[in-house]
Amino acid sequence: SSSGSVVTLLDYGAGNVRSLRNAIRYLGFEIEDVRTPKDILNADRLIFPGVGAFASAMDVLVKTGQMITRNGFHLHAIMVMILLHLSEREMCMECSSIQRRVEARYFVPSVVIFCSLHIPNFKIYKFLPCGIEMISLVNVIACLDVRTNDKGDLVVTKGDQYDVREQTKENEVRNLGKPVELSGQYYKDGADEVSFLNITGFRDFPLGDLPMLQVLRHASQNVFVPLTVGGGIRDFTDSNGMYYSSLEVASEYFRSGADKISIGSDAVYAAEEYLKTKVKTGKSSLEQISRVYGNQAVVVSIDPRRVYVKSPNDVKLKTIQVTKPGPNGEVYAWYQCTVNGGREGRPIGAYELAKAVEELGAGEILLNCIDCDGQGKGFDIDLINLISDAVSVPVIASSGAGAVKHFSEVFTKTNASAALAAGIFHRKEVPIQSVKGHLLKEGIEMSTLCR
Ligand code: 1PR
Repeated sequence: SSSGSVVTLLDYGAGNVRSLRNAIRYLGFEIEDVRTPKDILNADRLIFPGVGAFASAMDVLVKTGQMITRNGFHLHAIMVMILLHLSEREMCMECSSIQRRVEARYFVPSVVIFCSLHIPNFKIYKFLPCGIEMISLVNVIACLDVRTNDKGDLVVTKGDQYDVREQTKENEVRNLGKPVELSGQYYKDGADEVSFLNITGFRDFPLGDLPMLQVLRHASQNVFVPLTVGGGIRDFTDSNGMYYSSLEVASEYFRSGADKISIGSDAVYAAEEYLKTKVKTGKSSLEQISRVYGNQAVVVSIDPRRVYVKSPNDVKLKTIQVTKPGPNGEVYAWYQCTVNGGREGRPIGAYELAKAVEELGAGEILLNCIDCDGQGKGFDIDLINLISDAVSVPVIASSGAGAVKHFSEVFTKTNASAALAAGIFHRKEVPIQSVKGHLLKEGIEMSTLCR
């Protein structure tokens, strides 16, 4: 075609189009933005990105109705959509609603292939007249805990049970590398996603933290897997009395290249309130951000700590029988949620929190475990089973990976959709390629093998 290497992009204001733009450019194409319906008709290659709020994407299509006809023919044989991060449940709901709307007014597709590049666990959906065929694959995620060290540099750090300071006289913040460099390395090594957690975001206003936005901007130019960013996402009033909503904070992260945001402490408060009042106010950061950007763009990060009890009747919260008995031989435990980077325990368990945040709009749960964090002794299988059996959104198992066998263990013994690790990758003990090679050998199907 005369337009050679041009891709026409319909950017209707979805949040995470930056990563798509970067990917298109990386593949050597030029981007032309749609400005008039004519541009759509003349496009040789048209991409209309989907976000979780897929209905609004369809509305754009509906409003510019002629875009689905070209030279008098309906483009109905195959519609390929790149959907950024759609959760499985939402996908199914959206599919049926799209089918109804599409069939009712526009065209009856023989096959629609939803090729989803950016969903938590990569799935290929074939949307056939008889239903949806789904292939589900697990992910390996590299996590970068980021904070400013005592010299003022933004560094990747890593704690032992959340303590990130070296056990030296200086007691300095452990420095394991630079965020942009490491994320690029992990992408090349085959990470299916990269998470940045601004671990001091709870005390500093994150938009004051420009380096973090810069990190996202730079990382998203070279990392073409979903980028999640968390830490400090909540409403905030600065010292001048200026108010920023959590939605504004999240929007700034999305504009800078994040595909998903992750909420920790604020989700705990929202869940506590919801369980107390049984009312969804729609005002929590979790509800607001998921309403605008879709559930698939909102991860809730849980930081629980194991609390052993003699009997399940000792607490009103959900207890389970644990594989590893407590210091006094206790065989029961509950998992207490914490806020502010594990500093404060709250009167709510991980089980109660997970169920509540799912109802409030979380599309995914990042399940840490303070007891296992940085210990290299394996994931907390009891906890991961408790949560992944309780919710229908994807659960990312996190904390404790120390060897490749821990990854196969978590995928064979639990329903986790992804396994996240930090220390073993940063310390170069186990490269991501080895994890993937091992999973392949064990017959566990993954999103990608290598790049
Ligand atoms: O509460 O919304 O500001 O979010 C704060 C975020 O920062 C939360 O996601 C919380 O998990 C994280 N965070 C806060 N303090 C720490 C800390 O370590 N002092 N990091 C922290 C949590 C857990 C994982 C870690 C895995 C795997 N780190 O991110 O990477 O445990 O580690 P491993 O493979 O080395 O065992 P808010």
